[in-house]
Amino acid sequence: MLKKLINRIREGLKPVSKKVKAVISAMALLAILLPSTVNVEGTKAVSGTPTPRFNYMQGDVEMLRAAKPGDNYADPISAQNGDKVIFLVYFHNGVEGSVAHNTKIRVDLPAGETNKVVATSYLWSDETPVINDTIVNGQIVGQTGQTINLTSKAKIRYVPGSTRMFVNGDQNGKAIPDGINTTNGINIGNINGCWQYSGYLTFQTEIFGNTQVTLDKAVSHLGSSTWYEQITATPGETVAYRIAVRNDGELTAASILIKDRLATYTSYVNGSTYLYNKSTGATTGQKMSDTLTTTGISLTNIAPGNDGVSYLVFKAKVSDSIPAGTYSLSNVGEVYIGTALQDRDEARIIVESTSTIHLNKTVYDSDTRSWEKIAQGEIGSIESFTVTVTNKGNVVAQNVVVKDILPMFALLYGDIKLDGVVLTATQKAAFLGSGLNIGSINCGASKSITFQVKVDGCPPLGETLITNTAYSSASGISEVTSSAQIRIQMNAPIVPIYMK
Ligand SMILES: [Ca+2]
Ligand SMILES: [Ca+2]
Repeated sequence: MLKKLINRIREGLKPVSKKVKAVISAMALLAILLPSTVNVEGTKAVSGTPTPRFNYMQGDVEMLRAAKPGDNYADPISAQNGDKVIFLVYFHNGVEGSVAHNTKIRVDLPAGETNKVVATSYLWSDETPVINDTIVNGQIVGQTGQTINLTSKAKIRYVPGSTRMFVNGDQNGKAIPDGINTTNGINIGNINGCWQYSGYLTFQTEIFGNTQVTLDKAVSHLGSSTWYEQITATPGETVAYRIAVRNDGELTAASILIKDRLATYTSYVNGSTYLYNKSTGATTGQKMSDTLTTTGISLTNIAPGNDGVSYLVFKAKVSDSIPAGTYSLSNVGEVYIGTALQDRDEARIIVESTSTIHLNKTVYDSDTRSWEKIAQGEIGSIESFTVTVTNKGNVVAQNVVVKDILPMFALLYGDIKLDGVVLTATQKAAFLGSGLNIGSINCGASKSITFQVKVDGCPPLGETLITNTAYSSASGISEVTSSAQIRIQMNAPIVPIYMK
């Protein structure tokens, strides 16, 4: 009777009659009462149901296949960016009378970008070890896992809510929770042994992925840690530019080329380009070649998101001889993949160029021992003059010309010196005639010409002011003048008082 009962339990699937239930109860009671040897036999009878086993029988199909909508399931298949791909997982517990409790199915999809998706399937239960394929007579049915050959690099992702289970030829299926791509897989419940409990799981995926490289250009004063779209700079100032490149796509962007087009009146500072990104570090940077403003700088790749963000920082100098006026100078950064422009952005500097020279002429007053605008002289005295040209603008004054017209009663006496250097005869003649070009004067700097005159001739009676005027001009700067005077007092001879 016991043997018959065990067979009955092994069949397991058929409804258990009242009579059998009674027998089981009796047997359980027997197990308690019987000696241990018999007890072992009895326990075997209760728990010794057949062990389930999946996907091994003649007629079992390939465990994992895939297809684009409308195609037949196959392995391998081809797909491209934008395609939907449906995966099909087959399960069949071939041991009649067995139950595979908590049957779980898992399919691993690659997380990264690839040219070839290789997916792996797993099937296991409380009673069965993990299998990856249908294996009949030691041979994998079809191909292991699933291969999807892609036309270009892309990623694959699961479509949430897309898993369905189809049992016993059901064509509608029922929804299964998400989780098939997780380590624990998805629990499809207890699977009994026999063909009518076999079936399929399907789920959808999509092939996706692009690169989307953007560039942001900003500018700053040296030493500042804040970057701006626009700053005000002075002529001659060196400013810093920053080009930030970011990939907002899903795939790594390769063959990146970054170029910068400098504005007029700005010039690249050699040796000033540094690259900062996750690999080079935030503080040190990596020195780059001086090709940013010519052939450009190549970056191997830009990973998606924050990981790939790269900065190129470089310096440019604003011309110190920019003509007078106000300028908006725009530098444009460009990023290419290969030769295809991806994005461009500008940063501006506003430059106001003021060009002004100041002229100051003085005469040496031997009474006060200082340089004054007026000094007392007399016939035959030697008087010293200084002409000083100062650049009061914010750009270099170019081609500064100075001249001096000696007035009546003042005769040149000795050499003329420019910043202490004696002028040649030609230079001397130019200074006293049409004008002497003394070159350029930097912002805030000065040049001085000194000379002496002898008071000569016959001024009228009374006070005479001998006015000596100097003139100066420069490229783009109109003429300015400055004068200094010698005061002369001429008196008629006093009547001699002669009494004898
Ligand atoms: Ca396969
Ligand atoms: Ca910008």
